[in-house]
Amino acid sequence: MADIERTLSIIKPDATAVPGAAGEILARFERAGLRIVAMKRIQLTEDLARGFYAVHKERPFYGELVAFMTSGPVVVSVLEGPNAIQAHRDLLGPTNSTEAPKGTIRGDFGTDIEKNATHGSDAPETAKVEISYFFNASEILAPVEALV
Ligand code: 3AN
Repeated sequence: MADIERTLSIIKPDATAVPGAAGEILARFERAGLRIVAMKRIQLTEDLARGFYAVHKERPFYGELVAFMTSGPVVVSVLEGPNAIQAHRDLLGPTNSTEAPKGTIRGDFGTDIEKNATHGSDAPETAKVEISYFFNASEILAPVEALV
């Protein structure tokens, strides 16, 4: 049986700027069997955005990425489900929206490699770090197995 995982999702400012887009993206997550176990809509500060993307701090696009991520609200959520990390990334499509097929979230809502509508954790270790970057344990629902 597939591992039940948790992953961090961010709906970025380019997508939250379009009326209905964030709702449609969240609906796609749920329809794919990903359970939303935590969620908030927030405005990232420069410090929060810099910290989140600290791995990219030496890259030439870092300043622009931080400016973009603080340009409007984001919807941050924790998704739970079988192989959630890969299942979520499959829904998003490739990082570069211009290479993302129609039907994927980046293909339908993204513009380019920077304005790509969404972020998804890429591995169990990064998911753990990214989830705790945005949420306290008390803000996250208990695993579904704990409810039965
Ligand atoms: P992913 O979010 O698909 O794991 P990463 O971690 O390689 O992609 O990149 C993080 C974010 O940095 C991307 N979502 C994108 O917004 C931005 N980014 C990555 N590469 C570039 C680039 N060459 N130019 C501009 N922005 C980039």
